[in-house]
Amino acid sequence: MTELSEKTCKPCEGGVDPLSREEAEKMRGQLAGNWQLADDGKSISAEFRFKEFYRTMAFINAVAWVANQQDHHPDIAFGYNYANITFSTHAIGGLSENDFICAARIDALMAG
Ligand code: HBI
Repeated sequence: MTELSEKTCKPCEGGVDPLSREEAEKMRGQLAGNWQLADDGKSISAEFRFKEFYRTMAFINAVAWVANQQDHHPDIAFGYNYANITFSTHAIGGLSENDFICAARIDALMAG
């Protein structure tokens, strides 16, 4: 099986069903443990913690780079020493493989 982090997001403009909870839970199992599936099954989120503000911002800039490269964009909330990243595929009102690919690419950044 190809690693999620090696896959590339495909353009999504709707017209396909979001992943079922079962499919989403299976894919979540391929991500680092801090990613959580929302109760409504429509998004995944993770909190990342850092020692200082500049490290938090460096991480957010790297996430923005991934989002731009993949043309798939998270919601980000951050403060001095944390960033909360949420992925959902707006075009279909739920989760697609794109969300998991970007999450896996962020995991790879953290591992690198
Ligand atoms: N990002 N999170 C998210 N959800 C989308 O549906 C989305 C996106 N970025 C770009 C985008 N859709 C589309 O404009 C392209 O996939 C074509």
